[in-house]
Amino acid sequence: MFVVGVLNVTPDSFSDGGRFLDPGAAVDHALRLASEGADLIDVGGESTRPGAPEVPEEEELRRVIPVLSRLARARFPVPVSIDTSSAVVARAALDTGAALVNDVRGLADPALARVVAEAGTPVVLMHMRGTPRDMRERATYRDVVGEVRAELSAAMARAEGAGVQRERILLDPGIGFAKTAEQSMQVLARLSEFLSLGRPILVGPSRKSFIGAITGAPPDERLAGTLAAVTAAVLSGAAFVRVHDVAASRQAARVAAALRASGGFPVNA
Ligand code: PMM
Repeated sequence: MFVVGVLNVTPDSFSDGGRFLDPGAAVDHALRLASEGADLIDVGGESTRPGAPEVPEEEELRRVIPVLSRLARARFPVPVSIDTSSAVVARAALDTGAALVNDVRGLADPALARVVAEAGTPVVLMHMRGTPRDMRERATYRDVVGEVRAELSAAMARAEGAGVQRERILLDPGIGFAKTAEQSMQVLARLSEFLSLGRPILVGPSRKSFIGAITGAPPDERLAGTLAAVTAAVLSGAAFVRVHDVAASRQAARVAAALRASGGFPVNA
């Protein structure tokens, strides 16, 4: 079980937007996430909250590359992933030391698939429909788990077709992306059904709006709800959890992983 720490270098991400736009503040936060036990830090320069405007590539580069180069210069001890759907940004980030690409659009762009294949880097294929601007209208499913599973399987086939090796692929059902709160809950509750896709599952429930829908809490007061979701995800077989609050989530995830290993839960991976 691995914990991925979130570092958003954006003015408008839903829970930490604007806090780490300055490269110095971003690097300090990366150090903090590492000291709390993050196994990977996910650096992103494009907000993907529902309705967020598109970010030009030059702006995304301007946000993330100074942070990645400072981390590389500081010989940052934890691997870093780049959260992007842009081939240009991914290429530059990999050249600046990023070790993994996290794409919320599941390598829908063939140019990005080529960059990932050529670099031979691991990649997270996340499930979404459309773009952050129109994904809410696309949250129509007869069977959300079955359809997300089939669409992830298709994304994996597309990636392999572009030359990405299957062993380098992680899958993420995309909590809150083209999904209502109810649909996100179903995905999380039935996460173990994604295990038969044969690749490690990453899940990002941290501070997401389904927790607000259940509890009424605003994003910065969703830690306890996040820990419940992290626990459920790990008990259901998630190999990676992507979170803002690393220390607390790591403790919850470790306890859940130990309970899972002790047996008695449906998934004892
Ligand atoms: N969620 C956000 C951004 N990137 N990437 C993956 N793989 N999975 C997620 O659930 C995910 C993501 C949402 O925004 P945040 O960075 O503010 O949590």
